Amino acid sequence: MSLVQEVEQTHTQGAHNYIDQLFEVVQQRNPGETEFHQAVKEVFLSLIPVLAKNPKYIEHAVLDRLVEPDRIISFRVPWTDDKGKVRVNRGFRVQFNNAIGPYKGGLRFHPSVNASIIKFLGFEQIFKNSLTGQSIGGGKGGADFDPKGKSDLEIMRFCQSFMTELSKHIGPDTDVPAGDIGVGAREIGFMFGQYKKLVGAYEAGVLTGKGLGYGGSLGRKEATGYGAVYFVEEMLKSAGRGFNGSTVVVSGSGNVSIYAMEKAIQLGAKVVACSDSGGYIYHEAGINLDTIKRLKEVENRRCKDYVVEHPDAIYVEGCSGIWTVACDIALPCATQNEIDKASAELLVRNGVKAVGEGANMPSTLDAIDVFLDNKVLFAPAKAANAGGVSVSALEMAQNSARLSWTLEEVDAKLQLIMHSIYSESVKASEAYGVPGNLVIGANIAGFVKVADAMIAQGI
Ligand code: NDP
Ligand code: 2IT
Repeated sequence: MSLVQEVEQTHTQGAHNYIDQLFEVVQQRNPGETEFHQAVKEVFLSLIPVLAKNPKYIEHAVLDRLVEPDRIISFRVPWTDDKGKVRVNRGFRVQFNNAIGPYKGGLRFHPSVNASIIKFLGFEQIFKNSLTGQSIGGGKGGADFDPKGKSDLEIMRFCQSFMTELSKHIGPDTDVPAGDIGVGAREIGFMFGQYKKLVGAYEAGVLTGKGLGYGGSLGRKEATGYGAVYFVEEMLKSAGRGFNGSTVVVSGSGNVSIYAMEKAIQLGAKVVACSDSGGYIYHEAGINLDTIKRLKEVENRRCKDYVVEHPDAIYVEGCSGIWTVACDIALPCATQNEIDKASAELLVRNGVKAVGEGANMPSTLDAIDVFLDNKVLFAPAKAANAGGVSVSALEMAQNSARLSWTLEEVDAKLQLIMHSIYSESVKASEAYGVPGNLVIGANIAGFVKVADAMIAQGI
């Protein structure tokens, strides 16, 4: 072994030891937070090549700093239901890291929300936001509130109470929330109205994903789904493939899912399955997106209602079964850990060529290994779903400049950003000796900018 190789090996061993020890600390300091541990582990493993090559990151204890959020705010959200009964939920905002810009990240309203979920999402948001090339730090928030079955007025009262507390911690240059699961333009509207009453000023840039009539950006609704498909199309191109003529399965039927389906169909794909938490639809002739949009965006109904209007489609109870459907391209766009090892193996056995993560952390670590080991083209969430937050940052820019861009202008910028995220991730994967491994490439590319900014600022 040459001296250079020996030194390299020592550094790699040093990086392994460092992350092993630090991961132990993370587990001890954050007991029971399994989703947070999972997100940290994926990033840590990816960073070994960059830590080995640049020992300064270990010397400056950058990872020790990165895994500790700047602050976590947890608060009571009391609200009154339509029967006049007082209900109480728990709200969160995790302000994880503002090395490169104000905290930025969505709000999730779902009964499963807890500190672990919000911390994993906030941690991932740091690297995702850095990858976009825009000046935005990482944050996330939400509540264990279940919007299902609630009236508009109940949603409004909840949002107002949630914002009454959250307003103390956010601002256009401090922390800028947006939507996520269970939070769309309606909820953002109620929260924006309450924020405005509390601060007595029209600070449009305090929230993104606003309605188009009061500061929202054209293209924000479509951005995450479209962006994920733009990213996957780039990745497919590198292998001489494309969406055109492909069979696609998209989980979920919410904001990300609907617009991923729309763009995939526009590019010539046939989407044969989608889902909600109750079950999935399989429609061999191709999902009718107009029906899904009406059911989900207008009528607030379930996937099972689709088959009433399309009797040649079938509905199967249980959402995890969607991965039994054979496809060329799988786009998980529902929630975390929706693809486990067994589902990944099934997808591979059925001939999947590419997987693009529209949701945050939809594949378990074991599932990712199955895809990479089987040479499936794999677009990791932090890169593939960054289109949503990118257009949020474009919304902030438009709010600051007090102007609005056309849909064409926003879409052109989104395409450029997704292209640049793809090429930065590829470049980093090549520079660190794992060409084509976009998990490692995206994590490293996102990490380096934040780490250098933290060292430069001494934070
Ligand atoms: P929506 O609330 O609009 O839709 C969520 C969809 O996923 C629904 O179909 C929902 O079904 C399903 N779903 C949610 N939770 C579960 C669960 N535990 N099990 C099975 N299905 C579930 O959310 P979005 O489309 O905005 O978000 C989807 C994913 O994309 C999330 O991981 C989110 O973090 C991520 N994301 C969102 C961005 C955005 O801009 N909105 C940006 C980047 C990532 P049901 O209605 O039955 O609950
Ligand atoms: O996970 C995400 O990137 C989002 N939910 C969007 C965040 C944002 O600020 O637009």
